[in-house]
Amino acid sequence: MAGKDYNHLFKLLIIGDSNVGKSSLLLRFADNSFSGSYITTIGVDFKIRTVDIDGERVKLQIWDTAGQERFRTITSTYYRNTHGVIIVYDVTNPESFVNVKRWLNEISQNCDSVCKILGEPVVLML
Ligand SMILES: Nc1nc2c(ncn2[C@@H]2O[C@H](COP(=O)(O)OP(=O)(O)O)[C@@H](O)[C@H]2O)c(=O)[nH]1
Ligand SMILES: [Mg+2]
Repeated sequence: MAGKDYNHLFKLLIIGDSNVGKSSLLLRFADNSFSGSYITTIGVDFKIRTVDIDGERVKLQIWDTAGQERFRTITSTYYRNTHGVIIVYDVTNPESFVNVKRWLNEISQNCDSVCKILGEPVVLML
């Protein structure tokens, strides 16, 4: 444990259509802040939040897609070593919900056996 401030480390990825609030969700979860303007980039590719679950320190490394989603496809390096994927859609934008299916397809194309061992590691967030 020397030098390690956590018991478990998980890499998570946030995907979904452009402008549905992915970066905002990450900013709220990691920094508990909100910006009313379109967040083109959060400066870094990922944010960290460590949570305590049943006395275990669980470190979450959560990656944002920084605008690539506009092209409805994310480079496969983003999916590498990912434990879970969060698909986000906007409840006021039906098309973004229809497109969840496309994102699910992309996950199954990019996630290796590690990802599938965890089942369908997909959380739909409103
Ligand atoms: N009303 C409302 N607006 C939001 C919410 N989350 C994000 N937004 C706004 O939606 C826009 C797009 O958000 P952003 O996080 O940049 O979306 P991304 O492109 O998916 O990363 C911004 O203007 C945000 O301020 C929310 O929960 N409610
Ligand atoms: Mg964004």
